[in-house]
Order: sequence, then structure tokens, then C-alpha cells
Amino acid sequence: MHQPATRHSIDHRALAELIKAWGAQLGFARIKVSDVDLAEAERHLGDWLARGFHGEMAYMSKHGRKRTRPAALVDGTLRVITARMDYLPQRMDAAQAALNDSRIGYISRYALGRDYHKVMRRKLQQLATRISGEVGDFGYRAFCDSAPVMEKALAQKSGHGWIGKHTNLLNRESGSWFFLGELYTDLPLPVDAPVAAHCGSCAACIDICPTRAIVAPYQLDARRCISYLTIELHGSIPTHLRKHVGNRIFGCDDCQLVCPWNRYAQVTAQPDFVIRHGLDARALTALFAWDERDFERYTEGSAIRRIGHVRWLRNIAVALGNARDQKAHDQNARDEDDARGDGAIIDALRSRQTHPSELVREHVDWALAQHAGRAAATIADDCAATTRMIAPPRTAVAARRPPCDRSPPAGID
Ligand code: B12
Ligand code: SF4
Ligand code: SF4
Repeated sequence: MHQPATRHSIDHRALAELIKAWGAQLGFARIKVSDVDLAEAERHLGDWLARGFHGEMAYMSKHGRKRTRPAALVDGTLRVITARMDYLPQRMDAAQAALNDSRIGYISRYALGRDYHKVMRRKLQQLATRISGEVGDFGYRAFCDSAPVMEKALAQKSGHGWIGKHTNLLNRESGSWFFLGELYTDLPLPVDAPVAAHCGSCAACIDICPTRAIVAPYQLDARRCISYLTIELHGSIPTHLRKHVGNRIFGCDDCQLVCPWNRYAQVTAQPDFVIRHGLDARALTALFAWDERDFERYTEGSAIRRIGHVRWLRNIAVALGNARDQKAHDQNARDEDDARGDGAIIDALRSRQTHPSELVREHVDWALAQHAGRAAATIADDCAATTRMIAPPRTAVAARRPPCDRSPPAGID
């Protein structure tokens, strides 16, 4: 039977290779090792917090130096075993198609399958168990977006890729559609080197961002980011940003969809990230009809559940306010609601006008006002067009007509 090595007899170089091989067997795309010097990231984090870019995310500021000093979080930490796992559940053109159809609820690709926090932490725990089978007891803690950890900076230092201008980590082989996780450890493993950045003069992510949240390369004002607005924010979505949220009801992927390096992204092989309940392309009206029990049932084991039913309705109300009656959509209708046109959207919104939550009611009222405003604008446009068609502007008839009553002027059949 295999005997664990004693601490002083461990060949750490060989062990690091073994850990990487086990990681691959567990489904990680890559495992690497970082040291614990995060001085540069600490400076950037300090600036980011000082500018208030974290908004309501108090957890980003409340742990002091623990976030940037791994040994302050877990005593004795010498190295960080960094892991990434691909999650893209389908080809990117399917994502783009859902985004382009304003009556579909767009859910970020990362949240369509099982909650990644659970998947990653379970696998990191399995990795730790295999390591202790080799070396005996050792000091470690597993993290995935679950503690004050600078995950991107640690992954960047250990060569998983570079931090792009959109502030996500990406690399040349697989783009950016992956999660990050870590094992903080007291094993003095050899560290991996960082890789060069390859954004060059590209600024596609900055240009595409619907809410102008990437205020400068590598700097994200989270308060404007749709991911923050739809997932982290508890209260009302600022009205000036609602139109720009479009049909994104949970997170946002635009800056990743446009990134040229994501042409090389692979669809995940992880069964855990397979799309559940057709959530990649469900009609907004169908999702809005979920009651609390439906919400609990359909989001079981999913990252979506953390926002709760009220914020789910808040987000969908905004998207319904932005949904357009496009005839083209009817040809792609996926269910009956979808085929009924704008009437179904208005009916759905009205059905929530008396919802017990003030937050929901306020967003529903906003959404209905959008449709009313658009209807009025359409009538005014139609009127102007009709007026232009029926008489030259300088004729007395055209000048005297009211803005629009949609009835043909006298003398026109
Ligand atoms: C807070 C948070 C958010 C916030 C803020 C995002 C942010 N950029 O900070 C919000 C809610 C907006 C968010 C959104 C998303 N998130 Co998030 N989020 C986090 C979290 C918890 C902390 C990130 C953090 O430390 N921010 C602090 C600031 C200071 O860091 P930063 O913006 O990255 O800045 C760094 C660099 O840009 C650079 N820098 C800063 N300023 C400057 C200036 C110059 C001149 C230079 C050169 C560099 C530089 O240094 C900084 C420190 O390394 C991490 C998990 C974790 N514990 O790390 C997940 C995490 C970053 N999120 C993740 C994901 C998947 C997302 C979304 C894609 C989800 C979605 N589809 O909606 C979006 C992407 C939005 C975006 N463009 O970043 C993944 C990213 C995986 C990857 N491949 O990078 C993580 C790592 C979770 C995980 N375990 O997988 N997220
Ligand atoms: S996730 Fe969306 S809103 Fe946030 S920075 Fe990227 S494109 Fe902008
Ligand atoms: S879109 Fe361009 S600038 Fe943005 S992360 Fe990708 S390569 Fe870098």
C-alpha cells in the first residue's frame, strides 16, 4: 500500500506535477501555483475601493488586508494552488442570438447550469484529499468566490492568462469563459510564471459595454455593470441605466462575447454546467409568470437562486419594459406567449402591478410606462409620416391637422 511521504522527504517539484495531473483528471482545465505576494493588486484594490466602484458590495471592503495577504486569511499559507474550469455551455452564436431577441430573458452563460461555487469547491476538496493521500496531513483551505481572495490576481501571477481590459482573466488558448478557484496551502511548491498580456490596441470590450461600466482599461465601475445591477444590487435599478440593461436578466456577457480571444473558447465538457430547464432561451413572459415555488424549483442548485424571487421579478420587469414588438420574433416564436406579440408583454406586466413588493411594483410601473411612451411615440411618428404622405407641409391642411388621430384626412380614401 502507498505510504504518505514524510514532510521533509517530499519532492515538491514532482508533487506539483502530480497535482496538475490530478487536477486534469478532476476536470480542471489547468492547475498552477502562485506565490503570495499581491502588493500590486493590493494597490489597485485600494484605488478601486477609494473610488467607491464596489457600490453596495460591502464584503469587498470589510476584510482589510486579508484579501490581499493570503497568510493573513489562512495562517501559514506559503503558496496558492490556482485552478480554472471552463464553463461555456454552448457555442457563442447561440448566446448572441438570445441576446438579440428582446423577448428572451438573457441569462449569463455562467449561470445556466449547476452553481459553480459548489462544483469548484467539491473538486478542490477532492484534489486536496488526493494530495493528503500522497503527503499526509497538510495545511490547506479551498476557495471559489467564497472568501476574501484576489482570485484573478493569483491566477494571473501563476500564468492562467492575463487580466484583460474588461477586467476578466483570459488566455490565448481558451478565452475567458472559465471559473477560478484556489487551494491555499503550506506546501512550498515551485511557482509558475505569468504570461504576457495580449490585448494590444483592442478596445472592443470597452466600446461594447452597454452601460459604459469599463471606465478605463482594466477599471470597472461595478455600480454601472449589469452583472452588479442584476445580481448584487438589492434595491432599485437606477432608472437612467434600465434601458441599457436590455433583456439581460441575470448577469451580462457582452464584454466577453465581443472579445476576439473567445473565438478559441471551448464548450465545456463538465456535465454540471449543462443548461437546465431551457434557461438559455426562455420567453421573458414565461419566466415572469413563475411564482415563488416555481422559482425555488427551477433554480434549485443554481447560482440564480441567490437573488430570490423578488429581484428575479425586478430584473424581468426591466427587460419586459425594454422588449419590443418585432414581427421577426414571431417567426422564431418558441411558445404561445412569444407568438402573441406585445399584448402578452403588457398583460404579463399588469399581472404583477399589485405584487406585494414595492420594488417589483415600481419596476413594473416603469416598464409599463416605457410601452406607453413607445406607443405614443409610434402614433406620433405614424402621424408625422401620414401627414408627410398626404400633403406637402406648407398646405393649409397639413398645418391645421392635430398631432395625430390616425384617421385619414378629408379627401383621402
Ligand atoms: C466583485 C466581483 C464582481 C463585481 C466587480 C467585478 C470586478 N471587475 O471587480 C461584479 C458584480 C461587477 C462582477 C461581475 C462579473 N464577474 Co465577478 N467577481 C467578483 C469577485 C468577488 C472579486 C473581484 C475583485 O477582486 N474586484 C476588485 C477589483 C479591484 O479588481 P479588478 O477590477 O479585477 O481589478 C484588477 C485588474 O483590473 C487590475 N487593475 C485595476 N486597476 C488597474 C489599472 C491599471 C492601469 C492596470 C494595468 C491594472 C489595473 O488589478 C486589479 C486587481 O487584480 C471575484 C471573485 C474573487 N473573490 O476574486 C468574481 C469573479 C472576478 N467574477 C467572475 C465572473 C465570471 C464575473 C462575470 C463574467 C459574471 C457575469 N457574466 O455576469 C462578470 C464580469 C464583469 C467584468 N467585466 O468584470 C469570475 C471571473 C473569471 C475570469 N475568467 O476572470 C470571478 C473570478 C469568480 C470566479 N471564481 O470565477 N464580479
Ligand atoms: S459584464 Fe456587461 S455591463 Fe459589465 S462590464 Fe461587461 S459588458 Fe459592461
Ligand atoms: S475585447 Fe480586446 S481589449 Fe477587451 S479583453 Fe478582449 S482582447 Fe482585451
